[in-house]
Amino acid sequence: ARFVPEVSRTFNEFLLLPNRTTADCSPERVDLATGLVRHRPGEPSAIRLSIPYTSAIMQAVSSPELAIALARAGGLSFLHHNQPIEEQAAAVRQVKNFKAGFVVSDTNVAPTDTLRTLRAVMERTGHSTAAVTEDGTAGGRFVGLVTSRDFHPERHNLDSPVRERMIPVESLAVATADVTLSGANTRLWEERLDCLPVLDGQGRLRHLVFRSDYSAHKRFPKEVIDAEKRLLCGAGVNTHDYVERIPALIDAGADILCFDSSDGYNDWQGDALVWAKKHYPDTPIGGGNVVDGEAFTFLAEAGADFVKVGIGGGSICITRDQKGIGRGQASAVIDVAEARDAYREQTGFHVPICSDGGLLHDYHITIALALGADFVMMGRYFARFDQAPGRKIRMGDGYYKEYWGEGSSRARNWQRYDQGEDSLVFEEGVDGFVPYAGDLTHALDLTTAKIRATMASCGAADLPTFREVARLTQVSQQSYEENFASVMLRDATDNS
Ligand code: MZP
Repeated sequence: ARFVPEVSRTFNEFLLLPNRTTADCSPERVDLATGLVRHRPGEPSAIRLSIPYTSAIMQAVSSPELAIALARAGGLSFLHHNQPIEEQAAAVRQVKNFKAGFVVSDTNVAPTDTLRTLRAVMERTGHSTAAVTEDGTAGGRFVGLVTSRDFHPERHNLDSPVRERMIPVESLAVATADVTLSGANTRLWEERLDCLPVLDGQGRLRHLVFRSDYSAHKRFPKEVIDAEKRLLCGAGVNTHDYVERIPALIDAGADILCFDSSDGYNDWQGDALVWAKKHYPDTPIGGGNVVDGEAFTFLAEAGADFVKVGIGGGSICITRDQKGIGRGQASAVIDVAEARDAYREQTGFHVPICSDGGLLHDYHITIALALGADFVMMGRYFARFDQAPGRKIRMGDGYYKEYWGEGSSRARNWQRYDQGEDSLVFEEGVDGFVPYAGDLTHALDLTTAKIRATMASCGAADLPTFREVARLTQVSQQSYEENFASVMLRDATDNS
């Protein structure tokens, strides 16, 4: 046997040291945009996300509802392949056919209230809505609501406070705190929102046109607005039926695919990647999962447009316990990131890596990004929300959502695990519950706010800089315990 010299380490074992924060590096200026697929350094990636989160390729996670909510927030879901091809293709269509629509309005409303308003509108009318903020982030200064063109607040029986905050869509205006931008005044539209309104024959707004490099301006997540544009949607595929599944998903409109396997370092995935790139060169496709540089290079050379990292770290995973295979997630990311950088030096291509699984705290995401991940994939995190497919169940004093692994006998995703054809011989995942966490959008905003704050403390205004300048320290068990409060909490006292 050969021994890898380093101990397997995980996210709990690291903390970030603050760097000098310059005056222009405040949290609201931090840009979390990330390139998702193979590109030349300095050139844009064909697919970019405005927040570096993707949802896991799992039955209990990536439903069309979750995919829509996440894409609207600027992230991406990979719809799971543990279902017949036609059903997965229909799910992709559902996301792609979702229409984020047109301008309504609002003024002087705090972002949180805005989001509440949005939810009220969506719940009661089924209309799609999105907030427009000045910097394009959910925490940014609010300037308007976007909703379907045929949406009429009064007709939909909204509460009067909600109604009062909205200007009927027919007025075709976006009101801001200090100025009203109307379709007639295109100069103001341009100045304030950096976009051009396109009007129909009656002077009604048809859609907003953004410059092609709009996302570089850190404004709206581009997926959300530009009426003719559709939400981004990813889909998982496997090495068993990809010859039929891939064309069906591309036909349904999938923007990006990913081979989903618990261990992707094998001939089957290598061959499948070569086949996919030969037949569908225009559709980006990722591979994985891997835990070391050698395996990364194998998949990158086979044509993977990004590579997923992680074996055994998932919250529902018992692969390490069952098979003794895996690696601490932090060590895996460090090793694979080094191989990615070496591959970039040699070939001139940056192949992004995704840290998949085992992110138990929001700060773990930041650690993963600092260690070198271009973006992350999460299952447990997303399974907690309303939009995830698991049932919401009351237990004791709280609510929980169901969450089960793809290697559990409930999911029976034999295509993901190399245990032979058509069945799972033994389980590699468990079936359980996660604390219910309400609506995705709010929680995502909170998580994102923490990441921005940490990056600002580390003096990094974007992810590539963060990867470059982050300084990490390993923590002992004793110093890890200092992460937590060491007083009796008032809540506990109140309850006693
Ligand atoms: P987590 O975010 O819940 O910690 O982990 C999600 C990741 O765990 C998935 O993206 C996938 O890579 C992995 N996974 C899914 N099912 C299993 C299993 O049943 C698993 N073992 O390990």
